[in-house]
Amino acid sequence: MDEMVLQMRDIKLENRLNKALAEGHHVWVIGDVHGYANVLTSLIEKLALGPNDHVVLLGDMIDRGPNSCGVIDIVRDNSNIHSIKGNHEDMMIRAYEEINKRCAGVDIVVWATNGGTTTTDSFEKKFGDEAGDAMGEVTMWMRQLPSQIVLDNYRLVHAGYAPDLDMDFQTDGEMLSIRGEFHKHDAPVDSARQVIFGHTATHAIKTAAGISGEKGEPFPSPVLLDDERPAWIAMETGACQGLRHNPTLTAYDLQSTEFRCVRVFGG
Ligand SMILES: [Mn+2]
Repeated sequence: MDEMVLQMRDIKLENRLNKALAEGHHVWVIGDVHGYANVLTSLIEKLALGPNDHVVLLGDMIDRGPNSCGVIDIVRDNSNIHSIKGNHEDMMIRAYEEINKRCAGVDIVVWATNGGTTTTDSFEKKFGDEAGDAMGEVTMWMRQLPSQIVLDNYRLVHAGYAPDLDMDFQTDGEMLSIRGEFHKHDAPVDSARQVIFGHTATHAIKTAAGISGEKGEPFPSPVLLDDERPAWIAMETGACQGLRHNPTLTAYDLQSTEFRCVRVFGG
């Protein structure tokens, strides 16, 4: 198969978001939610969305927090709330490929030991004996989620891009999982577009100059685009992390460049 085929895009959604931005509406991008449906609900309330505003989640809707099922419901029940695919959705999809083939393989173990059991628990709470079928249906929906959203001035992606690969040849292997190579790159990967991404907690990122983000705060790259915007903005402010990491869910508005956040432990 041609590698370019593997890039999941949703051109209709990209056109809708470009149009919303051109017409002056808000497009809020939110980092990894990881099952904290209540925190996501609080943050969305804070955004006071108008009928033409949009929200895009950067993937990793599920695993670790108490209500992954609820996060998926929020995205699927609202036509102006969208999500791209994260490595945790990818893990669940792979686990279900094994479950469907009745083979207990490594992908089930990988998912279960990376928070998958919390997702299963949340589905059992809502669906009881029908949980397996409900999760199977959800993975079919997850399969068609885009791996990235490419807008006129932005790229939204879960983890980042491999700096040494042409943009057209990036696969899910890079876009859903990359860390250091992308964070440390000292030139923009796309000179026209700011990359908005999650996946790695901002305080765990290290740039080429050895700079890291603050716990619970978004982290703009010190590398600048020609138009002086930071080359990327890191959005994984650790909603699923412990108290000492200042767990926070953050939203960034592509229209106004304003940030809004909810602290998981208040304050
Ligand atoms: Mn991730």
